[in-house]
Amino acid sequence: MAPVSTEAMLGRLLLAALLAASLVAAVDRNNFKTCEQSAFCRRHRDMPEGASKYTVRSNIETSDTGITFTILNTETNVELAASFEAFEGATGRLRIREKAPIRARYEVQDVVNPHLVHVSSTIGQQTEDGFVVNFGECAMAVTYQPFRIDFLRKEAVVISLNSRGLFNFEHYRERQEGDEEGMWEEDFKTHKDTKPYGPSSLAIDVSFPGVANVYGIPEHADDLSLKPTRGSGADRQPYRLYNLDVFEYELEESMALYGSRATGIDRQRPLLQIATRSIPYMVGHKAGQTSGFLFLNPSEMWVDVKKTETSAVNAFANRVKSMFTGSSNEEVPQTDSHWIAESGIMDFFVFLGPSPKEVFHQYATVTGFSPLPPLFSLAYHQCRWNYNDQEDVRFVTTQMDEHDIPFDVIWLDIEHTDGKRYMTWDQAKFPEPEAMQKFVASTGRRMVNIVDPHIKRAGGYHLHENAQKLDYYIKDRDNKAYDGWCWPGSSSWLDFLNPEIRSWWADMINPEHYKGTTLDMYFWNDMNEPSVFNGPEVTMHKDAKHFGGWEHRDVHNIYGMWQQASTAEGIKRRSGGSERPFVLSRAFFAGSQRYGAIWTGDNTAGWDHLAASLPMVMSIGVAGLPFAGADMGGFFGNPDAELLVRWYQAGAHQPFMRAHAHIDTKRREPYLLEEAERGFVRDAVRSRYQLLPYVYTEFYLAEQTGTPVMRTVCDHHASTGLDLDKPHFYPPIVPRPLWVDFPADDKVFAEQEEHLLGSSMLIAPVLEAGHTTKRVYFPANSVWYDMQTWERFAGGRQVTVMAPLDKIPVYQRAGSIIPKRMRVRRSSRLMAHDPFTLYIAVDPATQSASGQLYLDDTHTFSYTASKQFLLRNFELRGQGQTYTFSSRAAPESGSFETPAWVERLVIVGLENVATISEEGRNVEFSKKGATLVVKKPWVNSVADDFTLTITLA
Ligand code: NBV
Repeated sequence: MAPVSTEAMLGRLLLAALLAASLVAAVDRNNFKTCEQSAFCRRHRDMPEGASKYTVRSNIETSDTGITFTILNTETNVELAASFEAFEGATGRLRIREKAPIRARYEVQDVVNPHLVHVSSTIGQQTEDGFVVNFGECAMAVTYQPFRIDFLRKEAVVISLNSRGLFNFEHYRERQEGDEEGMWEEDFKTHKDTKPYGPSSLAIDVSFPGVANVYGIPEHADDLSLKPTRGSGADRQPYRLYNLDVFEYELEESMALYGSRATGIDRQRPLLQIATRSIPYMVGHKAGQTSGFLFLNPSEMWVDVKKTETSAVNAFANRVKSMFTGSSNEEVPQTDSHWIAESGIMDFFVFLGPSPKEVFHQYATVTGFSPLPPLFSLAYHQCRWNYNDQEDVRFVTTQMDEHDIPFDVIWLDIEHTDGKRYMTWDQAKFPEPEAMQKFVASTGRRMVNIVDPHIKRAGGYHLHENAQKLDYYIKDRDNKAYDGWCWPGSSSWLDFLNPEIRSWWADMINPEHYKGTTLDMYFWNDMNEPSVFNGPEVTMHKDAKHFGGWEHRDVHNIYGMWQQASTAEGIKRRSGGSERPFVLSRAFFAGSQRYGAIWTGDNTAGWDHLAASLPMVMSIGVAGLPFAGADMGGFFGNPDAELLVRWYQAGAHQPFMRAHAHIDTKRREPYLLEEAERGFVRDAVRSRYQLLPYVYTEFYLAEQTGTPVMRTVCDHHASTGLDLDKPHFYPPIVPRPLWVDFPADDKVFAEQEEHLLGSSMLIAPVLEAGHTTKRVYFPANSVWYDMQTWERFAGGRQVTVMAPLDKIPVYQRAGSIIPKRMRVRRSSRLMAHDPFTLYIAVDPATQSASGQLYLDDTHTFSYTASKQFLLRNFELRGQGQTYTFSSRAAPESGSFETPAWVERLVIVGLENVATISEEGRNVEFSKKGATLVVKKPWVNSVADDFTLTITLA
């Protein structure tokens, strides 16, 4: 083993001591705060319902962009300025700030799309009780006393603010008599938070009338449909949104219930709802109405969830409703949430849908769509902490080839560096890094290096010397460069909040500075919460100072996103803007979807963690981040062969597919498995490679539905040119919850043991040890085909299917066409010219099927810069005994030279076919089980149009 420096050794010891318990068992909860241990959370959570002391002054003003009014704290007489803007797409933004703060408050920069299109918001009814602002078919009703705000769509209350009277805005002030403990300084373990500006926190209750299921606020190792933390017997910690490095995150004991259908089970055990990264966004859903609430604020946040069987605030909701119609209705049940943030302003967005897809679209319109990643990044990634040296990289690559297991990327973790100096190499282990990358590239593959945000404070280290000279480090409370412990020992952190530093960092990615890298090297930003081994809760002190004078407290949850953003920018820049970036980040915030992929962090090799990966990745997807996945095999511990096989089967159907393992685990590259299991893993990986055309197409559509500047208005679908019923409407790729596509089937509202991949596939992986069957629920009003046997399943039923270890229960939706590449090679790059097989699953009710294929050079921006891409529309339509299949260029298609062609059609759901012809010439076909196989239907390029006529006997 290579010698370890004293500093690095100390770092490891310190971390081991801090988190000793966590390495052997579950996370040590004592290292992390409860709400009671956090003064601002305690203050608000203790507030009784109805205690809010605010009223509205009727000084309403209107302008071109919206409406302003004043909210008054009736106890302190402090005034708050409220401003409301309405945007296309049933979207409202309400900002509440101090009118005359003694110190500026942080407002998020560069997350909100600057091109949002305002719609007019007009004052409607105005009475002595309040006023109504109309926008499209939506409205905001403001009630003065007690102060509350209701958002309505078509006269029904969708989201209510302060209906439980918990609104509270702590204005900046001087110290005063009677100030509570923890307002001006606070200790946690050995750490002091000096709080020089005193209390500054914010709280609001947000209710979703009529809604029993809410989702989002990732990331928590928890259920998809968020469990209550208070009320109806629930007594748990609130969900916490504070980016932390939580080793081996904890699941609940009752997670074993993944074995049973996991809905509606009340888990009492108090649990720290620790987030490892944070998106302060919640989605409420019921049949007929989906809505979203975003609290755009990156300070620490806590969120309580309370569910009631009958709406406690009906009377009020009804009063508001009667302001419109004079009538009222009973809404049952209701979900209430209580949001508590430490600093900043109240910047709320409401998305009023009404459908799930519209809410996804509305959220992405505000915070950004996920750009098309390079194709290789959607393939299989082979990672480990660590591949020891360049020989090891070569060995793994050749072993994978020898065992015929495709992969696209091999990763290097922190041990490849010279003493954890990122952007350097350990010369002994990697003397020829460029030659190594060239070898990997010669097999059609790329590499990824880890680049963390902590910089070793060492003389002679280029990043440190430059950062110090340029004054680029975050400062501590005494205005000195913040100095903490991380992997390299004594470290400082670059202040990614500063755009100048982001730009500098982007330049550092260039091989001119990052010696030994080639353009086939991509990057991974870990530890960017940021993780500080000797900091409070293993992160940075809140009184540390950033660019612009902001405290770390104000910006904590957004820090990591800016590292990922500038790394992505660097990848673009080093190619002169031609290459698409790929960066994996551990920390994320609202908007991170614009910069790359994320993974669910340090999970464990256990069945419960495999099961948890589904709701976790789906929750992240609900919060607008489609490119997500979990470490296959589990990071900590050693999976047995069965678990590894099942994990690959699940992972092959999540957007980001990476195998990764802790340094102390046994080697587990798939070729090390016994022959049978190796074959099953190979099959799972191969099935991902076959599906790449479909997955890539879905990502393309995900990006495209967001441009140009997104247009959906609640009632103006026709004018937008977007067909909201189109199966591919955003979000196409998220391993998305079934309720997104089946919003009226309440049996799927809490479903988390299966998911959709795009609209055309239902994935139901086996998640339990020893199981050879799987219960699969097929959503109502749909028909599905097993993608191996082509057995047909009608929707609205739960079926127990056979699922021995070689079986992945995946289903194609009737009515869809899925493009695949069946000739799997060593890497996706080597498959670029291969032909396609189209799987056509006929919908018996409509006698039709449709699908799309997107194709480009896989890695550059030429698809946007010069329209070099193909978008093909496939369509099967039947009338009586005759069906027509057509392959046509989509109207928006560009052009792209490719030798690839369509080598086969596999049709399922058509009986008794007599003839198939193409322009009068008969085309050969054969029956294979339940399918009909048409070979070489069109040997010319996939870019050419063709039509087949199918006649039934
Ligand atoms: O860089 C080492 C690991 C990495 O492998 C893992 O994926 C990250 O989540 N890293 C965390 C730091 C330490 C983990 C114990």
